[in-house]
Amino acid sequence: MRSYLLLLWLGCTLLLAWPGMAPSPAPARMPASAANTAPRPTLAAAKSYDTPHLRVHYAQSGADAPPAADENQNGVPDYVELIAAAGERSWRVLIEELAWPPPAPDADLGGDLRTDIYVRDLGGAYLGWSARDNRSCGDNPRTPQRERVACSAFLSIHNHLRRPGLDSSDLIQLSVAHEFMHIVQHGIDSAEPADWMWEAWAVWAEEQVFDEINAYLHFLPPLFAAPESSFESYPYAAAVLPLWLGEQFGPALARDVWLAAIEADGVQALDAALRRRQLSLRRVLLDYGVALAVRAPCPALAPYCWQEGEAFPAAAVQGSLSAPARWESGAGQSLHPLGRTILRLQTDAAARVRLSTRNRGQAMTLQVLQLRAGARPRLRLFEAITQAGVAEITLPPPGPDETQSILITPSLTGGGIGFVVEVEALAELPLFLPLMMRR
Ligand SMILES: [Ca+2]
Ligand SMILES: [Ca+2]
Ligand SMILES: [Ca+2]
Ligand SMILES: [Ca+2]
Repeated sequence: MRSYLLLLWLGCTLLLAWPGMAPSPAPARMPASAANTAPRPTLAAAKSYDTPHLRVHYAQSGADAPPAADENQNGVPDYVELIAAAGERSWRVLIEELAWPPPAPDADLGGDLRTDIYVRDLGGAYLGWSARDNRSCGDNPRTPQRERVACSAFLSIHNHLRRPGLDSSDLIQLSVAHEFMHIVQHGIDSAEPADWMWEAWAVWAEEQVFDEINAYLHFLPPLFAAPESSFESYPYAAAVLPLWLGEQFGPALARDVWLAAIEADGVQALDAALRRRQLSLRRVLLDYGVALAVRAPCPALAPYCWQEGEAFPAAAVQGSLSAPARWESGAGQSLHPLGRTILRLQTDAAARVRLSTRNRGQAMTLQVLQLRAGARPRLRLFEAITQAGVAEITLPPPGPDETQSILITPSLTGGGIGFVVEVEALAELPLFLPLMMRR
């Protein structure tokens, strides 16, 4: 069962107002086995409402019944119509415009081949969830590629999505788009083990279908507060990765990562999708890290930008260095292959920055950014990879109004190695060459 925790939408204030809800982390990884499977729900005095691709089931009485309001007096609760419209919009954008595979057919469960949405009382913690059907999985006959664990699945959406301070119809629409993406994912690789890929891409789908709502911004602060940690810690916030990939390389890349997930898992699927475009995973993740530190609003400083980057939080720095300075990572500090350490560099003269790693066999990348924000942004990026455990960059003095950041990124195969960063001021201006400069 893939769920959308209401909890993640709410700040602590709201949590306090809801004594029944205990804080909980993002959903734990559900193995693609029985735990991921559920029978179709039974609803009291069930009725259904059909659209071209979807059938919405709802109860006419009892705890599962949605609000009965029917402003257009067509005999269908407006709540049900809103869910159906959000589902059809998700289908049009994701399947028809962005060419994702259609969901695996469900052998007429729910009455016919349409994808089924059940409006139900999901209790206090969930906006919606998705579960795959308890039947055999295999190839999705609606696609040309040969899936191995494509499964049919169904959505459940809460029957009373009304929360203080949050727009109810926004919540309903986003929940439908989010869970619909999970149904699509079940139809590609229901056994994909990388939980962050399920959730990051489902939040990405919310943005594709309902770009104007922007609720994903609420997920971002924990990731930007700890850029050294892995996506597994913040699977919803990890949507910034597919958003960045889609904006910089085209939305088909975001889809192709999931198509590659048929044969590979997690980061290996990302690697495979990039290779097909002659792109290197290492280079792309280094550029993504620079984008995290810069978070410019596109097209400024592309590719180190997001369309809505202006609304992103600033990435946290772990330390601030002047010259001379020595900064040592915690001995046991774990730097995830998908994370990076960011340090602020505060020098006004030319300087040399040296990175030394304790494990000489693990290559790490040292980057220095000289960034001028504002109306006329400019970025100079310097980069060096460790050889025999050492990388060194010689920097020109920063320009006026420029901030300087040091980024340390581990190799793709290893995190958790300690390192030392040293800064010394240079009396004479050396010859220097940025890796690239963006205006
Ligand atoms: Ca069906
Ligand atoms: Ca197929
Ligand atoms: Ca948006
Ligand atoms: Ca996979």
